[in-house]
Amino acid sequence: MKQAYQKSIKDYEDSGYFILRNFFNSQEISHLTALVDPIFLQWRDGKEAHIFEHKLLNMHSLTHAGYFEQSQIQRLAFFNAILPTKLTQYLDTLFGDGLYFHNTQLFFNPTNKARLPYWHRDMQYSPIADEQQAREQLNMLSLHVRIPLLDESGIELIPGSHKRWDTELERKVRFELEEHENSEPLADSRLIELSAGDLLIFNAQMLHRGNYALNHERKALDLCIGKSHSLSIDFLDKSVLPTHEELAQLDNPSWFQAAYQLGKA
Ligand SMILES: O=C(O)CCC(=O)C(=O)O
Repeated sequence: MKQAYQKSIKDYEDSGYFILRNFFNSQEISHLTALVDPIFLQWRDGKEAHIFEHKLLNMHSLTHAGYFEQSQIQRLAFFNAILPTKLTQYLDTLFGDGLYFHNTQLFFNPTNKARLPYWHRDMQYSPIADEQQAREQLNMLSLHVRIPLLDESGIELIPGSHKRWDTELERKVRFELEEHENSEPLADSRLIELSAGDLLIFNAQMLHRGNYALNHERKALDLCIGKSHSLSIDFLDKSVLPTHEELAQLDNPSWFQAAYQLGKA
């Protein structure tokens, strides 16, 4: 186990990501799938035209109470399933105290094939200036825990881009300057191959994009976690957290409690 931690730390420091193979067994993946599917179907219901028109490839806030009106028990089961102790312990050991649960997303293939995978750093679509993001990059820790529920070659990363900002070309591609497009291939990118049960943990502010073409279907659950930082904490939405009553019933409430403390909710 010690070796596994050391490898994860080294991979993260060098490249901005690491993979934990076979972290969840097939029963755990089936359980997660059985919880995620009804949420996705409720979200999608009646929105197919909107999803096509806006070329959507993800939904967020899967833990919102609105998806569990028929069954509060399912919400508790979902909170328990996404943050088992083996996951929080592993990441607490690696990154130290202070990690909190921020939100969830689900990535799928866009129905509109005009949508091409686009290089980005997560906060580029926020009102925070790029220069400020660049200045704070080494002081922030925002992570994605990607949990593919189907095997996928579904995401590309630029290793090392978590500890530097863009090259001139990357900047032009990311912001589509001077006739560049954000879907252009970039040198040094790495396509990540994952099986259901593997976890990919990567820095949300490193350069990354999805890959839709190589996957007949994608269904990747994503946990957004991190340590508190002034640029990101304001985006925490209390409605995705368990209620205080639910918190008392969870197997492993620590990262949700941390969110409440940081969000001063
Ligand atoms: O899977 C994708 O399509 C993109 C993933 C992504 O952008 C993210 O996790 O922030």
